[in-house]
Amino acid sequence: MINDAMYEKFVEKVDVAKTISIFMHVNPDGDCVGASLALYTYLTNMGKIAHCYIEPGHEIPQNLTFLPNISLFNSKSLKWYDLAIVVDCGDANRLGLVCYEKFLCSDDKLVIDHHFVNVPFTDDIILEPKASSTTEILFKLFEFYNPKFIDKMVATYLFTGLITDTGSFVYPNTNALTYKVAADLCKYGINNYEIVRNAISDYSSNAFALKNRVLSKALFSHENKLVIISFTKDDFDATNTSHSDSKCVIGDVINIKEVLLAVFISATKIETEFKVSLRSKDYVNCSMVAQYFSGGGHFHASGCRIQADSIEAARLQILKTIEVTQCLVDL
Ligand SMILES: [Mn+2]
Repeated sequence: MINDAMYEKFVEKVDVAKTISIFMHVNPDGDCVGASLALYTYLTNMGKIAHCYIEPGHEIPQNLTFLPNISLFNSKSLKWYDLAIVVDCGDANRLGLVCYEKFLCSDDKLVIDHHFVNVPFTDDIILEPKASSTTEILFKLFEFYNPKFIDKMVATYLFTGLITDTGSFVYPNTNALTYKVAADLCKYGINNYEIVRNAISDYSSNAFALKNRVLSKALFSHENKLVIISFTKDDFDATNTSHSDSKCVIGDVINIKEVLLAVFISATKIETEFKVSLRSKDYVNCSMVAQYFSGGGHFHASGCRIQADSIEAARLQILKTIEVTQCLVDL
């Protein structure tokens, strides 16, 4: 359902703004990168000046580098903007400190988001937790505002967000509207096959070697409802891979029939910091675990960072949190 009042607000705000800054969450994914670039292109098509920001120290994932204009993040900057728009981020903490400072340098502010957990930090929010992705909301907003400024490039970005946040239309957040938006986007002449290949399917032979290594060390527990996969620094070094290569493992593991919660713990450049991705099924709300560590995300897909002396210690913290939150208990 379109919330007309908020959609009107989007139109009003953009109408009067000449300069617009665009922000996304830390550890950017296909949805927030797609949403940022789609918004940038749409606004530029309208004759606005728009700039996209990424928190320093955070990179665009490798699977998205095929997108046109991918290097424009942080390439241009103004001291002050008429309007700041945050996409796909429901919590100021997930913006990153540098981005948050820059976000404040604006006369007007708006958040467009679909996260289940949302800690409002602006007066105006377009929040649709039932939407599959922020890009799905953006498409509706663009159509509501003026479809004339949607072009093939905008559609390419939006489609990228749609398929990455729904895992190519297989996650439970996929709904009738998701398919409808996808079909509508295809009418703009996008190369949907190439987008899916680049953003989702393709992985390198090094990533395959990484997959072999870590899967053989998978730790099952709780009658196989839980599986924990660890990516150590040695795993990455031995296969010449990095965290972004770990994605190819995630889909496989959560597809194991008995598994309801899959946890992926990755070493980072900081020895005492570990990146954790969580995927769940059915009644298991994995965002409860992520939130415990100040992370964020959705009911069935979330993430956080954990400070620990070793990957083993990080794993024990996760196990403890699973007990505390009782997320594996079907109440
Ligand atoms: Mn999203």
